[in-house]
Amino acid sequence: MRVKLSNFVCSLILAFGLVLTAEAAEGAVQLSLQPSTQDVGVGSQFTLNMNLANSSPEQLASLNVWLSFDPDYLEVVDSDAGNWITSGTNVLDGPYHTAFDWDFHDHNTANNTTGRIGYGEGSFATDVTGSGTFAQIKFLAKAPVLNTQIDYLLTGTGGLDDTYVYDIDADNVLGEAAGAAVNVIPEPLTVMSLIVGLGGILPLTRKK
Ligand SMILES: [Ca+2]
Repeated sequence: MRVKLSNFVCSLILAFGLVLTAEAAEGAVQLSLQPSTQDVGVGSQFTLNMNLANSSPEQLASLNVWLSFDPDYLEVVDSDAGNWITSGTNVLDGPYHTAFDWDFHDHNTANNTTGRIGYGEGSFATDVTGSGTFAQIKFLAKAPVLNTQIDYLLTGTGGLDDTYVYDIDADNVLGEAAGAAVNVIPEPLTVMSLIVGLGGILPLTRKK
């Protein structure tokens, strides 16, 4: 009986372990934008890294990203040095080909009217198991705003207007997809902070 019980317990542990492994594979990959928050001045350019964490690691077959931003406040600036795809307005993937050696380049485009960024890559022959930055967005801050969001869109369609990461078993292994927020600081605040800064310097000057 004791033997049977321990067999039963072993089976339970094994089954539980398999469930845990299966769950880990389903959400094994996380997407994020870095830095997740930042302050930028009106008229200045800044970058957001599109990051993928693949700690298992999973062998990836395809990556599709669909991002939204508010075109009233932000504009994507074309950045394509060394890119696979250079036509139109792009996000930069040129420096990241070693970690993400995709061999099928579907799309890389930003639309500054609708406020959408689409990026799609795949792999037929190469082993893609990378982690880290796979592309970088260069933005121009157009107008003052607090907390404007840049988000991965998860529509669930499995089409171009969705965000997903498939492994070589054709399972979507994407877990969390975390966006970013930006404060675009208006010029008067910059002037104000200069005045405050000068206020701190002037008394020191008078002491001389
Ligand atoms: Ca371009």
